[in-house]
Amino acid sequence: MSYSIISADEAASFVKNGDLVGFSGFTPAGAPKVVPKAIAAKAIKEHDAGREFKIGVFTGASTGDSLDGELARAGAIKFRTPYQSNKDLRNSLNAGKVDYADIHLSALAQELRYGFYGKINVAILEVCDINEQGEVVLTSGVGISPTIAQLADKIIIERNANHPAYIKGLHDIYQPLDPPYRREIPIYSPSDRIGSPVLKIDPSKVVGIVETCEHDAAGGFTPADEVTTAIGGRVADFLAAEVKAGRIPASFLPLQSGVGNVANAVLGALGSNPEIPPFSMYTEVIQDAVIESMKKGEVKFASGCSLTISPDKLQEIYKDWNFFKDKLVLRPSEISNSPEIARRLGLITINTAIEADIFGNINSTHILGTKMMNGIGGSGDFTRNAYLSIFTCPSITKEGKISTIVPMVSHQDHNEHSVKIVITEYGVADLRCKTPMQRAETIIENCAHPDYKQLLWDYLKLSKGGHMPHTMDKCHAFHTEFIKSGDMHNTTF
Ligand code: 0RQ
Repeated sequence: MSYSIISADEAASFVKNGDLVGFSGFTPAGAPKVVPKAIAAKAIKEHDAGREFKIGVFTGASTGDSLDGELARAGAIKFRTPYQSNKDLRNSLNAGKVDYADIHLSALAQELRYGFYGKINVAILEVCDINEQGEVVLTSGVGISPTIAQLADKIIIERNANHPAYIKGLHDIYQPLDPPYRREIPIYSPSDRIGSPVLKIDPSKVVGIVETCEHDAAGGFTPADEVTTAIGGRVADFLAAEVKAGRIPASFLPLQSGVGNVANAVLGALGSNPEIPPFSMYTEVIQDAVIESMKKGEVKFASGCSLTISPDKLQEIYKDWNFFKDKLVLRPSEISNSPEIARRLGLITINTAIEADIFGNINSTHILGTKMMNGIGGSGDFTRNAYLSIFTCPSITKEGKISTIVPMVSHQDHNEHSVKIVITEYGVADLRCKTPMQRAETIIENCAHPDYKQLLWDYLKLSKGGHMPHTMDKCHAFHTEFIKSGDMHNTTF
């Protein structure tokens, strides 16, 4: 079977108004780039001609601006799931112009197969290689590619020359059977391979190949500052002490880490702490700091769903492929984020909070309880099933006008039952085995910013008892004060 080479515009002509379209990738890594732009251009033309044109967009996680940004600005997205981090898309969904379903990343592939979302019409896959038998080598991200390729009627291929075909073997493609036939997913160690290095697709579904060489829009990181360095150091010291106390095995446990500058600083600090033995990662996003630590022998192996790596560093990995090829594996998101495997491997999970309340509940998604930031992403997949779940965040934000430690979170993604450790630049709150009142005392004492400590104590003192010492008419006083005056410092109880 030979495939036609087509232009991005020709590819876009296969996407119709109302289609549900699945895209490869996870974060900007491995997401298609030129076809989404052509779909956005088509949408603008259709709108100019007075015709409707909107599609459903399904991906592994967030994507780059060439996908979410272009389509959002073109008004071309009717529905989006499971995660996003693009400013224009965020504005559109908060304005009610895009329907957004924020769901656990591990759940999307199976829910698509269960038929919860309707029929996937088109799958668009970024690949570095494809042969006539339909064996595809994906690029820097996997996401929901196996499922969308299976479900879609038509497949569009974006072949990206930035990713050499010799990376075949980076991926481990495996799809579990669906209930009632599902068996265990047989991964017992982060480096286990259980599937195929290639994604097998039906060649007769391929409508054409679009050639491209655009880089993943994976941003570089701002260098660690005083606050992120302090948080990173506290996480590393805490985990080293847990090893010494015998609560984490001396050989350590695999780590999951979220995205962003704090997460990158934490990984850097863990790698350089001499008391933490070389460790493996079983995570979703493999960031720059993991690669640096791998070069130094601090990280032995990383299993993930994407290499969300700045373009220069990604090329370094490919150049040094003999070093990296047996230290990395990329899996579909339902495997990288599988609750079953997180529980079995005993992951230490480290994610970032927007805010934490004094009882250990975490808001990862909504600013002031209403505006969507990004989404829950994989944080719930991992937190609920962790050996030890950690949340980090700076104690304040927006020049100190917002305390990230609040009486009651304005939206809850992770609850007190799943969250074990909260860490800010001021210290560590170990919530294990504690009552709500004890948790509140340790979070206020160890994690709150000095500006907000007294206010939080004042709130706690209002309690009239009960197991959960809340005062319902005051529990959102920090938030209501910020909405009123623009500064949580002005809160009074
Ligand atoms: O605003 O962008 O205007 O500067 O939120 O905050 O501190 O830079 O932190 O980039 O690491 O993002 C939770 C959003 C943190 C992210 C979140 C404002 C703050 C700043 C960003 P600016 P920071 P980060 C793995 C796991 C959910 C998904 C997840 C996230 C901006 O980590 O999306 O964990 N997590 N996935 O000023 C008002 C507050 C605020 C606040 C922060 N309390 N009130 N604004 N900000 N706290 C990844 C995947 O699943 C793929």
